[in-house]
Amino acid sequence: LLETGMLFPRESSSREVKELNGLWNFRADKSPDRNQGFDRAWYKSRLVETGPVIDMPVPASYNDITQDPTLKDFIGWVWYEREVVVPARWITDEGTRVVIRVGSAHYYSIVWVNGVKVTEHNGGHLPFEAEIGTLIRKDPTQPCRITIAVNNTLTLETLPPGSIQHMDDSTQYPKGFFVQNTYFDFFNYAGIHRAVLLYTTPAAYVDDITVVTDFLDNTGLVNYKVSVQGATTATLKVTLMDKNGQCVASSTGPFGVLKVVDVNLWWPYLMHESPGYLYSMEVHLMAANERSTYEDVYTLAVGIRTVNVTSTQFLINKKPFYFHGVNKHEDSDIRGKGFDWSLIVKDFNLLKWMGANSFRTSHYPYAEEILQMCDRHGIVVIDECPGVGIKDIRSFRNVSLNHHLVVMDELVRRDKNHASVVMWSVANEPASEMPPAEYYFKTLIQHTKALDPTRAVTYVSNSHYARDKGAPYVDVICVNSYFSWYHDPGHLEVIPLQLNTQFENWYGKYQKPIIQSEYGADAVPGLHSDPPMMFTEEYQKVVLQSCHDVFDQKRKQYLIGELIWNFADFMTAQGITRVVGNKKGVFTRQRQPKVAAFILKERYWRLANETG
Ligand code: GCB
Repeated sequence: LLETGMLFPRESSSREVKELNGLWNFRADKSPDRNQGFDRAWYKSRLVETGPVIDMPVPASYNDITQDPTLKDFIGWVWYEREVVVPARWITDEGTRVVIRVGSAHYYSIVWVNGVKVTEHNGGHLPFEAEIGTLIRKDPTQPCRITIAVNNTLTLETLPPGSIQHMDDSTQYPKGFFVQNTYFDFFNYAGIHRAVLLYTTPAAYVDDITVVTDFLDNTGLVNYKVSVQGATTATLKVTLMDKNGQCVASSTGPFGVLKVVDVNLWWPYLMHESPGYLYSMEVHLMAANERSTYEDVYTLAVGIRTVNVTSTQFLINKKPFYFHGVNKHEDSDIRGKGFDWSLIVKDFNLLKWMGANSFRTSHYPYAEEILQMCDRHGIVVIDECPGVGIKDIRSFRNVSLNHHLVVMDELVRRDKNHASVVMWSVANEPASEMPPAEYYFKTLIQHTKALDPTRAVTYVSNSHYARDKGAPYVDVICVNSYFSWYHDPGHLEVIPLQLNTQFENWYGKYQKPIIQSEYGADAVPGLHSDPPMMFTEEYQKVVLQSCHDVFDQKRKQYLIGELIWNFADFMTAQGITRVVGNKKGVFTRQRQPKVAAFILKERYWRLANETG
């Protein structure tokens, strides 16, 4: 288990945050073995001293920033560097902890400060950090130089897995030619994808907070646990404030229960007139160690709600919840998977426009700021880890499973306090029919449930219902299917029968509620035909409508949700089935609606009115 917390960096009366977003110096190590940066210790001096550099924005994927095709598809180490002016008071005050935090970098990262390695991290999509106070105090006259090397190579031991294939036939391929194989359907964007920042805490500080909420009649219950680091003695005061800043409950000590009379529960969007109600929990630490006394303040947003699953329903606050939403990607023109507020706010406006109440973070954890938006707007989230493309039997080996378990540790540690997150997804479309899948998914799901007994756990399957080895262990069956697309292409008439059979089979065998976690069809925007043909907007529309008819019958029984694939078009690797990316979006990659978006809009608002 992980030893420290990973609270979102927030300013408070005791904490400061300094964002390091903007332009960094950048170089891709294009040496044949991609190892020149280490051989020549590029981290030891300024990057310009060891070779040419280019400007690279942070956060952003580096792939689409330049006109250089070798950078677009680059595999290996890239190097980022910049200097930072550290406020003098951070340096002079030895009672201040200075931490560097990387929101996410894809995939393997190493961080140096003034040439000294401070941390490394295995995996994209999740944050990592290191304390650097002692280092920058060594020579306060030096600017603080931060070097981050990032390697996007995927192997059978990474999550997602991939493999490197060398082509040695010199009559067919140039010397040294190799490709990165991946087993997922999105572009392997790389670089520093989320904010890099420095933040401070006092030397004795609030390291982690865990809240679990419940309610009884109209009294809300917030079970909390606070862990403190760096203190020999600590006193804690915990105060819960409502939206108007009025204190509604308080407590002292590292754990306890806050009771909220006349509670305002956290409700999903469209289920209540004021969805996404959040209280503010202020944790105030007064601590001391051998050196001094300290005060630390951290404020956490808390939504009070419960999650339960029966054999036919998904209950939020004991009321049936029907997921009518989308699957997304972190993906857009130019910035790739780089964090972008404008895009995020636009996407939320589109979700609300179409009446979507939920999404799955297909196929990896999204930025924390996105989950905070979901908390505030009442958008329900299925939080998926990067377990996508576990197709090769060798990916079921112990080393891979151990890494997968650690990734779940990191994901739950980061996202456990979000009211919007109601279910963890440990994988997407793994080879769950293979014999080792049973032990693998049993272990993974039990581990996740032990980390968080309060949320549902699932993975998303496209296996045969009777041969799926992990389905017995999930709380909710999530099924992806593409009738009349990957199966019986062009035959829209098979949808009612095949979809109905699919539901009856899965429910008949497992008696668990089902979410149609993907369905859809590619539509190249502007392509039209009647009668509908594949790849036209009309075909996509009819696929959706035919599926919806079946969903309408099944949602009266055990179907608890439908998530369209996909919210928007997104980039993929090049291949013969992809015309500049995947076109199953109901919006284009630039977020303009196709005909399908209007079909969903009408449907989702109708469902909202019907399901209350
Ligand atoms: C799937 C995958 C998703 C793909 C989609 C497709 O089943 O889960 O990542 O993009 O199908 O369009 O093929």
